[in-house]
Amino acid sequence: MDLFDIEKPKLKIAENAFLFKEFVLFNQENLLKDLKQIFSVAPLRHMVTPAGFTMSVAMSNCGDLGWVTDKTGYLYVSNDPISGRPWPVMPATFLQLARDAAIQAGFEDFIPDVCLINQYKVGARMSLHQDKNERDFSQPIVSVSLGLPAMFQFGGFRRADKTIKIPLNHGDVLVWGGESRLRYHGILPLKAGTHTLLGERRINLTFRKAA
Ligand code: MD3
Ligand code: FE
Repeated sequence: MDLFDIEKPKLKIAENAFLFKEFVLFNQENLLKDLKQIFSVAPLRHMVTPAGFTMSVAMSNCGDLGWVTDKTGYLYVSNDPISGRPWPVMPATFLQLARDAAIQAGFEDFIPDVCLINQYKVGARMSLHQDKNERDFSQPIVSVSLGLPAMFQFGGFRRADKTIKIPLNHGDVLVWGGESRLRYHGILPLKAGTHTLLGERRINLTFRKAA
């Protein structure tokens, strides 16, 4: 057995939901280089919800599709509405990371076509919601946390259900599949701090199969 081919500790946090602590450790410089390249083509922007609220999280996408808002709702589109051009190609390192995590959580054939990139500065938050703009809920979602720590909350299948808080740190990866795919979840307002690699912010990558 390869000395470095070690399985990451897998914490089960709900049925079909797993947390891999510090899953991303050796590839982080490459990830950050790829992120910079993506932001130079598809800059981070604060989207506006259909109700007219500007989101505190700044977002971009890479992959065949990207998640956006418009006056009518939330949707996946193949072109960046700012530039009119296709979203940047999903870097091979991103795809491999997402597939590797999915496999370790028991989802063998996850091939994401979207990576939604969320940037949180101090005070930014994401209120409780479900991810249900994708076509096939049998496909999992893989999320990668980078930079400042955040308090993640997840609940049940109704907004009012009891929630549990879990701290997420740089390098942590979550996989949500099966019934947990439709759990309500959110991020509490980001606390001030400075991360050695990313500075005063947190970046989250969520990999999805939308089409
Ligand atoms: C549980 N992002 O982009 S990642 C989102 O940290 C989103 O930026 C948060 O929620 C963030 O939609 C949370 C963890 C996560 C992502 C998707 C899920 C948890 C999930 C889908 C279903 C259930
Ligand atoms: Fe979500």
